[in-house]
Amino acid sequence: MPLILLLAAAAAAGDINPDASALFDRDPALNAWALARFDANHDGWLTLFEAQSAVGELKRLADTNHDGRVTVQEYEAARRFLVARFNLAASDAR
Ligand SMILES: [Ca+2]
Ligand SMILES: [Ca+2]
Repeated sequence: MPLILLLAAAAAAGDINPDASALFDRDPALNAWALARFDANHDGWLTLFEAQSAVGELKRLADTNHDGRVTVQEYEAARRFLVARFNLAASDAR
């Protein structure tokens, strides 16, 4: 499934969604960001619950026009922002 669809699916509703973890599994830069901010118990892994929090924040950051949806353009912009802001290894990401 394309990353953007994973994000949309994971951000939907507010229910725990297994796709939230898959999103970060696929993107090392986003995973580093999520771990830095949402690894609540500092074990170096994102639980489903922690990943869900990270996806919520990512969606909030990305949805710049506040229409409740994250477009590919919004997603890419948010990702670039996070990579720049937190000096993440963008070159490692797919
Ligand atoms: Ca954890
Ligand atoms: Ca939007």
